[in-house]
Amino acid sequence: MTATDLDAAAPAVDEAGLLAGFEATIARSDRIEPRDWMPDHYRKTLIRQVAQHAHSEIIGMQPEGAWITRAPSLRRKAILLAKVQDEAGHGLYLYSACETLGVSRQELTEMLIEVKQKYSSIFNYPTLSYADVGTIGWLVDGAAICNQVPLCRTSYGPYGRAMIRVCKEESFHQRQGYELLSTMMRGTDEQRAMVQESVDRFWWPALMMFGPPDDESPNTEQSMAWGIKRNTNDDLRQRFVDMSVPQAEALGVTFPDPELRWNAERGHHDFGQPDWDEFMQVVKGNGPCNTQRIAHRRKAHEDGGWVREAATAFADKQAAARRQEASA
Ligand code: BYC
Repeated sequence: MTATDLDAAAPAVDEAGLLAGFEATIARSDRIEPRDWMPDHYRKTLIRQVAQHAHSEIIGMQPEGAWITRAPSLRRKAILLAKVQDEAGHGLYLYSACETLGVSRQELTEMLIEVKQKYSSIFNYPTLSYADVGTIGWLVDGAAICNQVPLCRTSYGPYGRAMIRVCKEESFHQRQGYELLSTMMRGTDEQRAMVQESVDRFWWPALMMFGPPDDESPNTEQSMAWGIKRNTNDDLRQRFVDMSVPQAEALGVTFPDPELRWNAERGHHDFGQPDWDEFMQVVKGNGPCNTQRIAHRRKAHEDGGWVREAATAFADKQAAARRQEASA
């Protein structure tokens, strides 16, 4: 029987019926699971977003990891080490979720180091002082929580379930950052100045984490229709600003935005726009640390080659032994 004969013998695929079933699942706010039929564009959108998310967790280990050896006490070192390890774990849950969509971890890693997929713009900014560790915890993990809590209800099962665990850990990360900064704010004038300088540098990049404004976001409309995203970029940015302003007041720092003020009519804070040209430059690979981040990740991947080779050789040996046992 030739391949053509086999095609002819296969039952006709009812594409319209499959699509109707998929759309009904989305309309009921039920989950799409790996073995369910899904439109190709839905699968590709998810691979793009989940991979970008996983890469962000892994690249995000670098700016904070740079401070592990310089943390000012054993306690701070242990906390930072645990946080950076958590980010590695988040990356692994997300790569696993992405693999259920039919793309291998090896392929994903290659797409990252060959700069064919993106990771969050925020990690292309340097960590210049120890206060940055606290600011990243407070503002960067804070922005991540705002964005990720709604993703616990995303329409793709493995992604949503990974997000539940990630969010629990991110909440802890945010609190440790806030606690670190509040300790520094109770310290010397130099420490307070260090915190303010760090907040000044990270405020705008943190707002950029939510993506371009809604009217310039090519993916939001379709991703919302499919329940991949539950909120628009601008809605989440607003939620983050409203959440952060009282926290900044309690901490005793200000945000570098002259337009930031409470709008009683809207029941929200008005705020200025980040420099979207800068955002586009960073996303295109021209941020302050893009080259360094990718070079570091590529080297780590190459240095780990022997571990992968050893694990593969061991797995082959085990499989050969099982085959021999079965045929004996
Ligand atoms: N950076 O149509 P849009 C963490 C891209 S890690 C870079 O709005 P979408 C942590 C976007 O990909 C947290 N690129 O896209 C880790 C698209 O380009 P392509 C990371 C960005 O997907 C360690 C184009 O711009 N979180 O918390 O609908 C230590 C147009 O955008 C960015 C996630 O990944 C950006 N900021 O919405 C500490 C959350 N924004 O791909 C902390 C999951 C946009 O079409 N992701 N782009 O070429 C999402 O929620 C969504 O993907 C986004 C963007 C809201 C980010």
